[in-house]
Amino acid sequence: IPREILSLKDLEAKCLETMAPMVRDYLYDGAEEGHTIRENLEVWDRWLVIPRMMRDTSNVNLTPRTHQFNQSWSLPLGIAPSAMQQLAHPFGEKATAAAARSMNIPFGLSTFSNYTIEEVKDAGGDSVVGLQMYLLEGRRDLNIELVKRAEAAGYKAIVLTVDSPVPGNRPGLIKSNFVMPKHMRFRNFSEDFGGPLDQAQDTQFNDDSVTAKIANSSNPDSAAACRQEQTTTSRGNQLIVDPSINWERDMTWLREHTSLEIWVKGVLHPLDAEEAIAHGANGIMVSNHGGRQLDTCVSALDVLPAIVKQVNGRVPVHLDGGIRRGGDIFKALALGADFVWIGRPVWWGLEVAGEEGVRWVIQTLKREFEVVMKLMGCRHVGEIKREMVVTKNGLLSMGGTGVF
Ligand code: FMN
Repeated sequence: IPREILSLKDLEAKCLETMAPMVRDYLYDGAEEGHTIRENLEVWDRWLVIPRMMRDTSNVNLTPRTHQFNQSWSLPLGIAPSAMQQLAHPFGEKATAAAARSMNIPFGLSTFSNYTIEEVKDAGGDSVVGLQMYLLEGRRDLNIELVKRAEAAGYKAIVLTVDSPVPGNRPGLIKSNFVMPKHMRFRNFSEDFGGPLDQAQDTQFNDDSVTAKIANSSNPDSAAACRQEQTTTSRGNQLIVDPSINWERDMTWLREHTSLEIWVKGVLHPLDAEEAIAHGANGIMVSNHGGRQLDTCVSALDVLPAIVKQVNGRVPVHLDGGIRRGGDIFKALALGADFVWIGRPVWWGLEVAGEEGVRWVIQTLKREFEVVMKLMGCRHVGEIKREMVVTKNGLLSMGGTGVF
């Protein structure tokens, strides 16, 4: 990573110099007009921090307060599942998982990955904790197969994404004619569903050729089929997310089919957190899918305090959406999250420098988080307190004395 790149923002700019336009459109795509995408980024700056001084922060411990997935991690940060990471680097999910492993943070694999459940587990070891799944319409047999493979490979959790009964309205992706290039495959599935045609994928191309291949790929009839990470095929078969998903039937069904932890991803309402717990969830991911599903929906951070209050410590509460600086991690924890996850920044690292680039992203967030902890007067994450973050309105209420 060039020396002049100092923040994730710098890295993003560097990434955009080389990223193929179609990949960029896919990565940045959001529902409809992108209000929620913007909201996810802006929400962090609405919270201000009030530091404490002179507390000897020469040594700061960044490890999470409690184990997550029965493991101890180097910081309360993980890598959220995102599909088709080979679009950003030939080693795709394998590179990301390896970076997570070397930094001792958890990684979640999208079902719609370009490397298999088993390959990614090999690359990422204990860091590869979760397999993300959508429930597939009329193909629960495939869901069960994925769950069994995750169990056999040593995953700790199934991450059930509940915010996608249908793909969101994403006109941008249709306009940009997005299509997964032919040389990439959904390797968790059979040939009928966009899976393996050949196995020698690693050696098929190198870093330089991948951009050219993406630029050259054209497959007009699959543009519509491929416009969502969750509905795609190259042979006319569709894997469609199930619009009838519901708490009672599907959580019960999943619980019957797996002994793994079940994490529910995409909760934005306290009563849905309650439903998740009532139906046996082991953890909750507060998330709006990176603004890709429902436009103008709330940011995860804005609803976090209400969800934390509702959950009241019964299960861990994690959050994703718009985390770009170490200070964002601090604010999420101050507002009650146990852990946060990042999506798009991983792609910036992958595009610029593969595994090394992803490691740089994690290291940078770690370094920033450590400095923020020291400046805030916190020696470990247990010392991050709710009253350390305020909104301007909260601060100015009662003539500026309200929050003290
Ligand atoms: N979430 C899923 O549950 N399954 C997916 O397959 C999936 N694919 C994604 C692909 C891309 C390119 C992106 C950017 C996000 C995807 N997500 C998916 C959402 C992420 O898990 C996560 O919620 C989101 O990216 C977090 O926001 P951030 O990108 O602002 O960090």
